[in-house]
Amino acid sequence: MIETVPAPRFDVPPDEAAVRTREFADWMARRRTIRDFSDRPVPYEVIEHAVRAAATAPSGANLQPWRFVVVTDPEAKREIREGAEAEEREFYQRRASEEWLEALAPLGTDEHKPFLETASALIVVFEVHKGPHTPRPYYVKESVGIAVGFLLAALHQAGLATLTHTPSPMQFLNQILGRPAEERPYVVIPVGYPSDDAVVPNISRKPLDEVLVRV
Ligand code: IYR
Repeated sequence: MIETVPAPRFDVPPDEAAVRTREFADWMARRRTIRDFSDRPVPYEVIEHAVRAAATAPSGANLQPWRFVVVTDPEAKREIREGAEAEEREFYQRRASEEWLEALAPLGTDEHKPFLETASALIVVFEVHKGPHTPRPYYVKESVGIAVGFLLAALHQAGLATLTHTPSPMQFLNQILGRPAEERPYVVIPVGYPSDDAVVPNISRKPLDEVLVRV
């Protein structure tokens, strides 16, 4: 057995807890996925703190099976855009089913991904699997998914715009970023500020009674 230390206690009174969670929910509801970025730079320190928040996520057997690669180099961003657009062309022209394209239609997405170059930074999140220096992880998708949730919340806290982009397949990212085979791309997150003329689709979230069941 590993050594133990006293559990942290935060002692938030119930009234205060309700206020805090309501405010947090209202704040998170204001986050929107952005697809049109300006080139305004993001301080690296902010990204560092956001990744630090992400890396506190719970994970299977506490193996923390994630790697965050922050890309600001214009040449690397250009290569990533080229690789992603090649996959996306295939997706939109051949791979996607009619049903899938119909589901995407309200978002107005297509194979052009200029945000991969214009956004100040790209955070490429990798799952870390068993390799020469890394153990077999457990619940990788769940663990990395939670970490990405923390990451998006932290970046929103900084007033930054994000997009969760998943070109598929994403293997080309290993080659461009020089990552070993045991690291598998999970998502690409452009981070920055919306362009002056950025708009978002006028879509809404499901009402609470459709997503929350009390038994
Ligand atoms: N990866 C493609 C397609 C796409 C798929 C889903 I599901 C989305 O919510 C949005 C886009 C693209 O990035 O265009």
